[in-house]
Amino acid sequence: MKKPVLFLAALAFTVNVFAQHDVNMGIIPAPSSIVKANGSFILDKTVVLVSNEVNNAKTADLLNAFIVTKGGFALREAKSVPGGQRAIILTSKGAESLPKEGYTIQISTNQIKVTGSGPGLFYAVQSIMQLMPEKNADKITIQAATINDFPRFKYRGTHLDVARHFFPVSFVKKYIDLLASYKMNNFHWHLTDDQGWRIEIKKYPKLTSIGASRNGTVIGNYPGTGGTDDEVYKGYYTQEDVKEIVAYADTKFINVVPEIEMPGHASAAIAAYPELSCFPDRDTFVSDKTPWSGSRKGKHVQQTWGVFDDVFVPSENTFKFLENVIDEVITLFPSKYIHIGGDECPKEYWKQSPFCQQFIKDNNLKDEHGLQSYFIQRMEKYINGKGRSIIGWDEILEGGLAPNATVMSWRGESGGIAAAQQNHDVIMTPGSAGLYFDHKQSASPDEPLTIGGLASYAKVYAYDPIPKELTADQQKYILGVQANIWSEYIETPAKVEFMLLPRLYSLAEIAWTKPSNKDFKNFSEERVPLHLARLDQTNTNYWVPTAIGQ
Ligand code: TNX
Repeated sequence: MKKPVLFLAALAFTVNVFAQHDVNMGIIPAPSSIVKANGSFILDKTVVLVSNEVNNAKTADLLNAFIVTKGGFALREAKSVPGGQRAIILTSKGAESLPKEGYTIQISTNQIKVTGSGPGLFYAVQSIMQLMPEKNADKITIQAATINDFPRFKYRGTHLDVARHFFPVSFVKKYIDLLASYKMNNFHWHLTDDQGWRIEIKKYPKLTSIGASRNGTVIGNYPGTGGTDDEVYKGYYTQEDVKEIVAYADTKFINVVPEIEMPGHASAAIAAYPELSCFPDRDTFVSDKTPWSGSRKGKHVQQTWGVFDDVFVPSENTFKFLENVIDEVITLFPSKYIHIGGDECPKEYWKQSPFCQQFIKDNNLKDEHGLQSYFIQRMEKYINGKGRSIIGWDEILEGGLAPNATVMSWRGESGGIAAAQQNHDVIMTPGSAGLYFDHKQSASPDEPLTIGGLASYAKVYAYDPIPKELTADQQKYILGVQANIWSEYIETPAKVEFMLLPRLYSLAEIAWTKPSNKDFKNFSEERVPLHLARLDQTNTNYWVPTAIGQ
């Protein structure tokens, strides 16, 4: 994590010069079109900030707050342009004819006129912020130009696993800030897993009093990451915390997609309520199929990584439990989508359980895969009944897709291709294409401990989320693209930042920018260094690009 400090500091001073020469004016993700003109707009304290629609006031304030940090002055805000005065004008008039989430910025010597509405205006302001240098200056020069911009995909997501390691509210907000700066619009919050249940559910207090704590992580199928058997690792979000985060994300036009895992990855819930297991009296087994040693009798939150046999039993009691959990989740999250996991559900306990075998017969299911499909379909019906839609990992294809499900394709692209061919919406997040940001970023021996393979920012950049196999009609089902940050080996906020950046920049560009505007040379040489230099100002950690293993 060594940083070439001098090099970056030098860049910081020349940022404006760089940004002006660059065809993309330093903006990430690259806009749809930029046409430069002669001259520049000088932003100083005589400029007036005009926004005459109520809805735009927040975005105007955001821009002004940013200018305070850059220029040390706030602009006077007004409802119209005082005669002859130089101004930044934010307006939604004319935005109806723009593409969804799109905007235009017209920069001349006497004004910057921004047109957009809601997210569009917000994204325009993100672009304007990127046109400013990161050093304080009482006069900021912005090159004259016309920028027209809109996204390629409507779903632009980044995920964070807070189950394997917990991250505090303050960091989740900082994470959301980073996503918003790069025009991402969905935060997929992985809230439950074998190693922790991280969201307060009032009806089931043991989910957090028991399910949110584990002993140190020391054994398992991968090398451990610290902690001893005597140490307790814990953390969860109260419902107030959740509301605060969802409301915060909303101000940044980010939808929060909660994930409640089922029927697998359920050990933390089972530790809290053993009756949710096929075998409530069986001790928790570790991943190599050996029971806990010594005094560890009964059910436990897992303290190793991996995939575990002890999954939800498909009893009426379990469905009632999950429905009650979903009821509380729905009141907290306005998201159209509720993610219900569906991945990596071993069928071993279902095979061994007489109850499950009888259940399969009674419901005329083919086998355990049929049971997985039944489980997801039944929960989908419940969630659809509440006016929401489900997302599941691509294992939900097993035994037949739930009728309205959106599929997240993580085991390569094949699940996504199959789902699109069945007219189902798809979000592409294939690990093989570099979208697993828990993988390492280069082949250097200095990389910190990670899981999985190599996902360099160049590899992420090269990915096109639309598979060639799809017909033009089927391509419409690709809603967008997402990167995932699983946190088995990510113990601290600083390491999340390190794993996220600069790969977030590549992700943003494949999610937003049209393929014909992509240019890795311009991206990596002109723009990424500028953006990384800015991170030094906000005390944000990142991976320093090297030539190794890209
Ligand atoms: C697979 S991706 C998982 C996660 C792990 C991840 C590690 C997916 C749906 N399941 O449980 O954390 O691999 O890369």
